[in-house]
Amino acid sequence: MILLMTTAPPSNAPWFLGRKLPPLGLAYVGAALEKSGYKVEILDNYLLKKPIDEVKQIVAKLEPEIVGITCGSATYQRCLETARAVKEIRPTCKVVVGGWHASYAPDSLLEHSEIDYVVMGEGEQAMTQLAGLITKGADYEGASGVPGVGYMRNGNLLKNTPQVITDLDAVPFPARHLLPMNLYGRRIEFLKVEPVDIMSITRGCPYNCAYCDIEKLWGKKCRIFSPPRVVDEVKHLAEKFGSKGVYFISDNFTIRKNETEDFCDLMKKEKLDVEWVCDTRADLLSKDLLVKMKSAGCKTIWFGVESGSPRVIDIINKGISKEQTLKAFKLCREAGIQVACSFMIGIPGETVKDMEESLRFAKQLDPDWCGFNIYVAYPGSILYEEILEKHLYDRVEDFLFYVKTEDFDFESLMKIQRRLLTSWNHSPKRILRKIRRDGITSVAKAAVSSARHARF
Ligand code: B12
Repeated sequence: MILLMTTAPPSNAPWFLGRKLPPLGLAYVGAALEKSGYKVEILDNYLLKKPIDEVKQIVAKLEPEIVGITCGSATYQRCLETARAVKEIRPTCKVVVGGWHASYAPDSLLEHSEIDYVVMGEGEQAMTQLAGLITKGADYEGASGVPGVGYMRNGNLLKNTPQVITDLDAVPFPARHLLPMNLYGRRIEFLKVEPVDIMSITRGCPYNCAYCDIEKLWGKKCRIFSPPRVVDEVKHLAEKFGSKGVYFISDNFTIRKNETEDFCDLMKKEKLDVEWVCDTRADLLSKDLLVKMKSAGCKTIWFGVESGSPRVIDIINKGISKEQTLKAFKLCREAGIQVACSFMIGIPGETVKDMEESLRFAKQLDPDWCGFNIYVAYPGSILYEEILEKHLYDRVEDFLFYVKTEDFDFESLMKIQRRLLTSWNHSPKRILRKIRRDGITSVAKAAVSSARHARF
């Protein structure tokens, strides 16, 4: 059998751990393995936070032939610790590490003998092929033919170039049935209905934002699941898991207008009682498209505005002007769609004045929800390399860098962030709007929780 798992977050994580969302990537890999006939279990330990001794007991009980671990840069140490524990209990078990960190910094994992393989990029095909080789005992001889797989042989790091999946529709729905769905936070502030589930419908991004590393995972060309396939998954969620809402976590949901329109038409035709939210860029919307989206159940759109300073927008290579953002927000409002957005503070080259400009721009945009997040640099992005080269960092936790320049450091950023959030949240107009929208109890609860988590 194959055990797929996430690892517990670091116990001293200084960042806000965010929503309790299911590990979709791991569920996709699980579905592909099941389709090929393997018995699969998933342990979402990012959610369950079981101590390592308990993880050892689970491995001892399940006796897996292969353990596959998702590794993000934030959970790098946890991943090594877990791999070591697996090998201690079952030395013959092969440990395969995939996910973001495996894709951006594979060498840092392969240097450790407790990790047998890394999978760079999409995991479905690579993991299935690798499992075939491992279960036949032909793993190391055959691995050179598996795209995206990396391993160490006779002291040499061998890494096969990943291959993107061209027919995304052939990828089975994520194996949510292997996840403890009732334990996830299946509600989001952007929708009134619950339970809400997440879906990912695009892979690949043609843009060049300097803070983002996603190209290394999915490639530059954006591939999209076909509209009928997307609607089928929405239906499947509604029927099997009782979903009343879907959050499409894909970065650029509306990147291909025709496909978005087809999706909207199908959603209406199927009369699905499901509301939805998506993420997109301000330059990927038009009035007619928004009207269609609204009529197909879209309630809220989230935008990464990132900065109100054109200079910072240039540094991060976002390629969206303030006018474009203002126009997109106006069009959303006219279409009756709510708007959520977030800004980043702490970009190298940014000044405190630029951060104030972001606050002013947020007020001008007047979104329904707004966040100010401290920028953290991760491997694989252009800014990360620059920060490393110019030593512009304040703290390093393995691969996570907080930026330090002449204008700010981590401590001062936290103070600025608090100030921006307070100024944003304490306006009577916004408090009233929240009360009207969410009710007084939920506003009071949110105030307490944001005071606790006002960091990222
Ligand atoms: C939803 C999301 C979350 C959710 C859920 C994460 C989860 N449990 O999966 C929550 C809110 C919990 C979250 C938390 C965090 N996140 Co997050 N998150 C995302 C987001 C938006 C989508 C992830 C997703 O579902 N993608 C769709 C699925 C299908 O793709 P996938 O997960 O990459 O999986 C594929 C491959 O990676 C691979 N794969 C994955 N796992 C495995 C395992 C094996 C064995 C194999 C073989 C292959 C494999 O195969 C999968 C299918 O092809 C991404 C951005 C993005 N566009 O991807 C950021 C992203 C993954 N998050 C990121 C970060 C930094 C974080 C946090 C540190 C944030 C924080 N401040 O707390 C934490 C840490 C999470 C962790 N476990 O390490 C970074 C990771 C960068 C890095 N180098 O690690 C990303 C890439 C965003 C970014 N560019 O900054 N996140």
